[in-house]
Amino acid sequence: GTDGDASLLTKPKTKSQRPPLYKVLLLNDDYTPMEFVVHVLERFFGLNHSQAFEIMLTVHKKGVAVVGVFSHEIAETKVAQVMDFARRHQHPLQCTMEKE
Ligand code: NFA
Repeated sequence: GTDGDASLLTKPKTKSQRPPLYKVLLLNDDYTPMEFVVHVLERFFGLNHSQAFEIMLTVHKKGVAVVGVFSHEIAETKVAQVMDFARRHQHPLQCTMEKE
């Protein structure tokens, strides 16, 4: 068990649990300008212009891409920031998260 003894009444040791990670996904749409998506990726995900452009094109061509992997709290914050920024600029850009 957690006390590290060898008692018959304690559970065997298990691997210590890492906190789960969450993928943040960006979804394609027909209306959000490409330059706006590039700006979002630079501003909220710390990507340089060329990395941001590359991921934007992946989303545009494939429909969806992972833009980062984070703890639950950080992922929720990124999704909320992107959704709020897109809404304020009246673009339909969608950002979501899923457990890795
Ligand atoms: N498909 C959008 C366009 O052609 C660009 C876009 C890329 C939107 C990635 C959302 C995500 N303007």
